[in-house]
Formats: sequence, structure tokens, C-alpha cells
Amino acid sequence: MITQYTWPTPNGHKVSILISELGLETEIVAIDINSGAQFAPEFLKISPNNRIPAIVDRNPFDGGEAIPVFETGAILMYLAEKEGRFLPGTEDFRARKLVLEWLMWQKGGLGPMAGQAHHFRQSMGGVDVPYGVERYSKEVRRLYGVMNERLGETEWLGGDDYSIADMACWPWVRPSRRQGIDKAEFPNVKRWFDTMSKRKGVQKGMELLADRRGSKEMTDKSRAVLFGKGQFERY
Ligand SMILES: N[C@@H](CCC(=O)N[C@@H](CS)C(=O)NCC(=O)O)C(=O)O
Repeated sequence: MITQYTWPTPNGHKVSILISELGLETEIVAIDINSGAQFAPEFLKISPNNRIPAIVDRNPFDGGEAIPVFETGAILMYLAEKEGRFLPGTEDFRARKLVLEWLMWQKGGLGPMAGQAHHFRQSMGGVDVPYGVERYSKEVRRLYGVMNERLGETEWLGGDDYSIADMACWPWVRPSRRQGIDKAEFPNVKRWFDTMSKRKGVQKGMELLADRRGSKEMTDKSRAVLFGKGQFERY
């Protein structure tokens, strides 16, 4: 049994999709990041960076005590390795390297840059920062270009097989309009995105807490929690 601490955002969706693809049994704890649930002391014990998602594996491989894991890259690798799916093992080190490259590319590039593009383009409640909009919109566009070239060479980001690298990127490509991107401009990305959208595991993963997605509309209160004093007063 996996306890999944999550909220329906792109980072939350990465792990929901993998768990659904793996068919794992879960218990869900909704962490409403708009109202500050990510700062609760019991959640910070599991996820010290006050970010969702996080998991606790109640049946670890070694039969020992429950294992908490935070950071999506670590969670995706942990579960994929435990279940022996969607990440080649060390014996297949060339294929593994490719999946890890594209997973890290998402973690260090696409995710943070698209997150900043969302922020400057539409989360600031009427505050206009043209430099921020331009800087992050351009960088996201560059990253889509890189992804488009890659997906012109291979079916999946990691190569011939669907992997956790695809599961990490897809939820960030899904809201591309918020980043100023029309997927039709990047045909290989669009082909990959549409193929993945048809997978049952992806569709089921996206259903988790889907009724709470409407709460994504930012209010002054949620902006204060996420970007204001609420975020920084612990330090
Ligand atoms: N590097 C983290 C990023 C996670 C992240 O940014 N999560 C957002 C939701 S998409 C969050 O929890 N935000 C709450 C906050 O900023 O307080 C990961 O990959 O797990």
C-alpha cells in the first residue's frame, strides 16, 4: 500500500499517472496547496520542501519500516525500480541512461521553466512583468523545440519504450497554452502527446482529485499562500 499525498497539479499528475500505470493500491491524502496544507508539520516530516507530491511506501522491498519519499524524480525512480517497470535496470545501462537524461531534463528544465511561464503569464493577479513573461515564454519554446527534435528521432523520450521520462513530461505539456505554446507548432510533440493521452493508465491517473482542479483559479488568498508571506515566513 502506498499513501499518496497529492493535489491535481502537473507535479501531482506525474506520480498519479505512474501509480495508475503500475496498478498500485493507494490511500490518498489530499494536500490543498492553495489553502496552505503543505505547511502542516506532519506533512513537512514527509516532504520538508513543502511541495506535493510525496508518498509513503507501507510495504517496502526490504520488509522494514515504511519509507517516505519526496521529489517527483525520486518518487518516479523509487516506484519504477521497486516494480521493475518503466525504467531499465542497471544491466541495461545504455537504455537506462537515456531515460534518466530525459527525466532530469524535465526536472531541471521543462518543469521549472514552464512553472515560471505559468507564473508570469497568468498567476500574478494583474501584475504585469513583461521581462518575466518574455524570458520564460522564450525558454519554454526553446525546450519544446528540443523535445520536438528528440521525438522526431524516437517514439518515446527515452527511446523505443514508454518510460517515467514520458510520464514526467506529459503533465507539463498538457497545459501548453498557459505557456504560450500551441502544440500544433511542434508536430512530433503533438504526436507523442496524443498517443500518450489515449493510454488508460494516463486517463485514470488524471481522474484523481479531478473535481478539485477548478480550485486552480488563483485568489488573493492562494497567491499569498503560494507566493507571499505564507511561503517564506518559516525562515
Ligand atoms: N521539485 C518538486 C516540485 C514540486 C512542486 O513544485 N509542487 C507544487 C505543486 S505543482 C507545490 O507543491 N507547491 C506548493 C507550494 O509552492 O507551497 C518536485 O518535482 O516534486
